Amino acid sequence: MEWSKRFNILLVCITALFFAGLVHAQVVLDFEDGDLNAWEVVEEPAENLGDAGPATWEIRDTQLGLDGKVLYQGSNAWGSPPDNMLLGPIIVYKGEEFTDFVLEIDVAASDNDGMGIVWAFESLDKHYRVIMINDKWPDPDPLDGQGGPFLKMDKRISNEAPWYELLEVVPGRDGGPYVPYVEGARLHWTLEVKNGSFTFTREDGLSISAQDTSYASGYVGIQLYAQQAEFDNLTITPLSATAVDPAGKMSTTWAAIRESR
Ligand SMILES: [Ca+2]
Ligand SMILES: [Ca+2]
Ligand SMILES: [Ca+2]
Repeated sequence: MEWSKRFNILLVCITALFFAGLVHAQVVLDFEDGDLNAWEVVEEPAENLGDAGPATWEIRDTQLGLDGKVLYQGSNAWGSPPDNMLLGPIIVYKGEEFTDFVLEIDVAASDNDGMGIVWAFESLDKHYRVIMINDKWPDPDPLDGQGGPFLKMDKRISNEAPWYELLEVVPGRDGGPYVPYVEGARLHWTLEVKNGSFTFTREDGLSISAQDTSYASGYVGIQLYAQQAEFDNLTITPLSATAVDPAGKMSTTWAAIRESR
């Protein structure tokens, strides 16, 4: 087939995919432009916080070994007031909403407290999260029975107690199996969300999975609890464009076209 015909067929295919709303480009955020305009700081109501901060999200030059400029939160804000559920500073990326995707991010933590990812974020009272903590909080009477250290997945269900419903947990008390993350070092997280199945994996292989279909899509972001941490190289790869192409040919072609831009 001559090139012009191939090109025409390709154009038809790409146009069809655009009209079907199935083509989403990968998002890569390295913070080097110093711009947080696409991000929104989400505040917990003051009555939800034991230390109300305020949260101090900013872009700074890395002090913990990440790459150039990073997203950093420096307050020790935390909640809830009786310390029975991990709550704290949230920031979400408002550039695009995501349904099925793979998210990767580099992280470096100054402290031993809570940090994680939120997704399918529709509002403060409707989202999922994965969160880990090396310290013993919440203590002494966690609402879901899970005191730190742990890695867990939750569903946000309300803006008052109990706030979150437990989906899955990797407990760390009495010898594990939770393993503390390394403070002050470069960490790397991967979260895959596909058809209501969630799998989160750390650079050391520790992982957690859960299923829920209450919230189909929304924004992605970061949540902290009494933690000062840097984030960099946030990469979100939508999965829906490849789902309609079992042979993988269109995604290969699409990648080639993107590369040539
Ligand atoms: Ca950077
Ligand atoms: Ca601590
Ligand atoms: Ca702390």
